[in-house]
Amino acid sequence: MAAVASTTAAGHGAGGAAATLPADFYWGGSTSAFQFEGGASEGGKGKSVYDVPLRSGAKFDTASDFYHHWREDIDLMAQMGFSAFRMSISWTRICPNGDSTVNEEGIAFYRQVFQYLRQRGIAPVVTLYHWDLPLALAGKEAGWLSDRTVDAFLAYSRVCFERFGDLVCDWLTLNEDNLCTMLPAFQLLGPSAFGPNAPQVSEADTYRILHNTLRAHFGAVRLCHELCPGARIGCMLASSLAYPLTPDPVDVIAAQRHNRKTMWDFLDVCTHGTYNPRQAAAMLASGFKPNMRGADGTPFSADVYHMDFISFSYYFSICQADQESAAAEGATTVQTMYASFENPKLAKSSFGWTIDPTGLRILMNELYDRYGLPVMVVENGLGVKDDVLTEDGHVHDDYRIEYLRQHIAAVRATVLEDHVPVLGYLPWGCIDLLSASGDPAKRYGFVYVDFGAKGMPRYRKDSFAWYQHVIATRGAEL
Ligand code: BGP
Repeated sequence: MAAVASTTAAGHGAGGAAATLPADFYWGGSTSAFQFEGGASEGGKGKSVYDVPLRSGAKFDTASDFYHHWREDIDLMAQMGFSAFRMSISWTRICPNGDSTVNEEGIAFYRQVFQYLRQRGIAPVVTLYHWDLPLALAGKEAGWLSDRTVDAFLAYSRVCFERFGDLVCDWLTLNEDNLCTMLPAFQLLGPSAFGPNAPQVSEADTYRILHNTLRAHFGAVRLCHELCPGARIGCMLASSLAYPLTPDPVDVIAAQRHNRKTMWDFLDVCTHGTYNPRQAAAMLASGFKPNMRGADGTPFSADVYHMDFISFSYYFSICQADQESAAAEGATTVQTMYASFENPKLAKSSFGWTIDPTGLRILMNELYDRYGLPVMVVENGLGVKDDVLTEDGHVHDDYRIEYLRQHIAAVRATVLEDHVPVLGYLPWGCIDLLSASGDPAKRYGFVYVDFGAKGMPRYRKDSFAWYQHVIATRGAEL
């Protein structure tokens, strides 16, 4: 169901001051189980790769303690006017050992959360897999290298669709699955893969991992359509939009290569059901020959495995360049999962990430032009270590308001001026949670969680009332 621009009396289209987003646009926020839920040793939950002692000392066992705060947290979301909330199901709360044995306490926990969300007028948008692989399935020769994990994931997905399908209408398959090829060891061991003993993964095995996660994705899409007619399901992309550092065509080629390698190659197979010729050739050259059949034996095809939308995370853009051209420009290298160059035209947050709302608009246009599917922003936001809780319980996060204002304006322009069907805006960590590395100091939320205090009390930041007003005016007043 594509969102269309409102041009009624309530909103006067893109040009008018009162341009509103469509009434069915999802306003809300986003979390994941391992970073937000806690309750790791309660309710019959089994161990995941995040439930082992990590070098970082991260407290994923308690996280933001949503497990005990869910009613209060959902009330806060309802006060802000959320119409959707993205969360993930912890696989090992449903299937503690990663096999098909089901933990009824886990089912009951999520059912009460989904029921309460719906009671408060909030649609759950549910990620099936946000990195918390069952420990029983992890290992240097296992994880997503193994067919066993694909079968186990599909058994778990079936349980989710059968037991929650009456309450959940929007599903995401695997969080940021396109990171597979950049972080293959992570797909075997989870966060322990970042230690000194991280296994080296060959190119052929990297492709096998990617292929297995895609088989899991396709299988879940098919199961969802079979078991939950009327529900929508999509993939989840970690975006990494690259611009050419300069107009020199060699830089344009460098940016094109980056975008292809990190995003389009992945989305091509998700949407067309087949690898593009370039990627197929690279796979064969590595020695890996993909079996183009789903776990149920059905050949991949866009018809059988058709997904309903593309969801994605977007935090910043980057620049790519030919090495000689970058040297001539005196460009500064930025090393993350890949090397890139600083964009001299953009400001950065205090955390060092570029702030580029127009990049969000460019990305959504590009996604729609390429794939013709509605898009959903399921992660965005300003993660910084600047939030200070005052003695009287306030957090003055005007920097976050400014970031979100610019990005929501970009979403609004994308819908109202570019006519791209954007289903919703669900910024990351709407109530403070642990960063992916486990750091509690990097915060994104409208609600401050005092991790160090007894009972982890919640406090509304200044951005809370601001977002509440944005939602109440359907984005017309930022
Ligand atoms: C995405 C992950 C999220 C989240 C986010 C922010 O890649 O899907 O789980 O962590 O990044 O990153 P960080 O937590 O490092 O600030």
